[in-house]
Amino acid sequence: KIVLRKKEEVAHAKQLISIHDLQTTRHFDRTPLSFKEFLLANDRTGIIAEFKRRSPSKGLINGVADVAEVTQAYNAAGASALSVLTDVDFFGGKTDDLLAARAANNIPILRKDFMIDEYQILEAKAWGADIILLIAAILSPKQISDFGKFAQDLGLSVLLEVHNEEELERSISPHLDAIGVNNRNLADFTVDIQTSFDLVNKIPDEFLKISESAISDPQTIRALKGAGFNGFLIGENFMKTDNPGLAINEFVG
Ligand code: IGP
Repeated sequence: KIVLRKKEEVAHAKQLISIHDLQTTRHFDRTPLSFKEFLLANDRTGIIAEFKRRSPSKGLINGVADVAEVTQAYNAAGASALSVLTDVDFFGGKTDDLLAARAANNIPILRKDFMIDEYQILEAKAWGADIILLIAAILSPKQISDFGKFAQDLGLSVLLEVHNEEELERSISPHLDAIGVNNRNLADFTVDIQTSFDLVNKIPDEFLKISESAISDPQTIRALKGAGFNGFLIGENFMKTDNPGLAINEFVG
């Protein structure tokens, strides 16, 4: 369902803005920041802090937060990177959110969306993103490898998202920088942190290891770190509070 909707969206976007126009957009020639460098920096927390207004599983999470304000506060609290939803239909995100986060911050930004076409990778670059997400559950091994190479050739870092061992094994490619284990099953929205602990040792050490979703306290971050994770993607537990930029501080240290 999501893939069909994305195909329509991309076809429409291609008619409005040509590849040539994307390549002459302001941020296109900017050198992306290195995800690895920021994730492994000692003065950062490993948290990839997400700006998410709503989700299919939770409905409205935060209808009032200001993207520049919140992402700056995430950054000041020591986030290693930011994640900004650009999907309109399912997550209430928008291109302008990514542009505003870019303008306000100098740490890597993940364009959080369902990537199914090279055109979206060019968009990510044009909008000032540093990292793209490839979701194993909706892409073939060939697409993952091709999109990964396409993104890396543009200087972007690539995060592959998997949910089980089968997805991990079939999707591994040299054209990836980080592998994220999503603790949320995209098919039925159930969450289980154990998914991360079960898969961490199956991820080859040349990749950054990220645990994604349903991380709700600093003890969990410590346990995931102890198990070998370098990064922690957290959205809802910040965004559902009155002050997401303040909430992140309770997860640090
Ligand atoms: C953040 P949470 O439970 O902290 O809000 O999760 C992030 O992992 C989640 O938003 C996410 C996501 C995705 C969203 C993970 N993979 C793919 C959209 C598409």
